[in-house]
Amino acid sequence: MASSADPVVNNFPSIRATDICSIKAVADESAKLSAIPATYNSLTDPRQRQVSDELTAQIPVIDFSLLLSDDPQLHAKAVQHLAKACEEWGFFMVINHGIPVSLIDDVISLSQKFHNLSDEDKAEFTDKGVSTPIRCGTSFSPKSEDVHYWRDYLKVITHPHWAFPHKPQGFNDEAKEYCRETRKVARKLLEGISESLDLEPEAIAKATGFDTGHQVFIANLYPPCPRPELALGMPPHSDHGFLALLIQNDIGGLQISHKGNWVNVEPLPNSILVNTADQLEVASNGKYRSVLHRAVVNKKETRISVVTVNGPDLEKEVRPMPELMEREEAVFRGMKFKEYYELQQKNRLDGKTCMDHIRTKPREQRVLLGHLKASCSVYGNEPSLTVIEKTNLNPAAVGDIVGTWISESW
Ligand SMILES: O=C(O)CCC(=O)C(=O)O
Repeated sequence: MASSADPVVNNFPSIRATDICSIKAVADESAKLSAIPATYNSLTDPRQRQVSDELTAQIPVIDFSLLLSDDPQLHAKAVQHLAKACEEWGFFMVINHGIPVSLIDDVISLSQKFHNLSDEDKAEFTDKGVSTPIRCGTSFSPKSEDVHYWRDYLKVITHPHWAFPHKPQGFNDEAKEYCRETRKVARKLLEGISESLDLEPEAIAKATGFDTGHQVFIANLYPPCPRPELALGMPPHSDHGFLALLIQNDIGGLQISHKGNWVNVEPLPNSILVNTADQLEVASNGKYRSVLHRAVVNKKETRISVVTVNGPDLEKEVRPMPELMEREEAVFRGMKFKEYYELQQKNRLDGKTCMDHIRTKPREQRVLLGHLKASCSVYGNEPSLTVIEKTNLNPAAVGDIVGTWISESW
């Protein structure tokens, strides 16, 4: 295990993400070195590197064309699959989504071209704060982090108002088309998810103002890293919003957390990777938990991922759907989405801690966490069922804590 005392880490001059424009430039310059700055050493515990490869093949696949089917039986089956995927994984690959492969390829290659522009050319887009529509930067939130991440980003708020970099040529037009298409896919998935909760298909979209909702386009670049076993591209986190749709170049790196294990995602050809996000967890009252995920890096190749995060209207307060409250107790309080989004973006990315601001039972959960830690003396132990049964907490909320705690401990 390498620590900050490791000479391979320490012989690199200390670098803070606040002082650089991009980690790509650092990686380009240091390509022949075998070190990383100690400030990027985030995988300090070897257990954090363990991955359960046998689970990769079990990641659910959703055939989007069946969800759109006029045949009620096929549609119902697709809704059932969606429910299972959301409940058990919070993650699925969507096939037959109808977005042209050429558009996907163009968006990925133009995203890479954007990151390849010189620092001077990108200077006008430098991140000036969460409310700025176009933000370009490195790591996640450099000012609030102790440890940084091997990643450069471009983040653009693309809905309800369109804004986009005017370079490289063609990026604006292709991204506009792609964002429109992904919003359509996200809307249909949300309708299916609504149905799967025994709600009207339009219920969640209407209650949360999806049609005037917030969409963010994120183009991530992860340059080759000389010590991929020490650095992360992105730390474990969940996303704001309802559904995040991800495409990538041919280089893997996304890992999702499933029952306390890290699982490598290997996308089916032409699929879109979808993860459920925090406001879906809130609207479903904890039934569909937002999935913890992270990005790992590699030694040889540059990875590009493009994410669109599709969420509610910024001005809407998001709370558990009222129809569900007729039969359940609320596990989240309402919060204006704008407030949540700003909280998540301004702070250090730290698992699902942002959701603690809206849980209705933070105190009981902290007590429960104490019990769980005590009952799991060996890594990987299932938490004691007795402990869970003795508490009156919503099982989804319990699962969330367990999942977060186990993946953090690993
Ligand atoms: O690049 C990836 O695989 C993950 C990206 C991600 O989680 C994000 O942009 O929020």
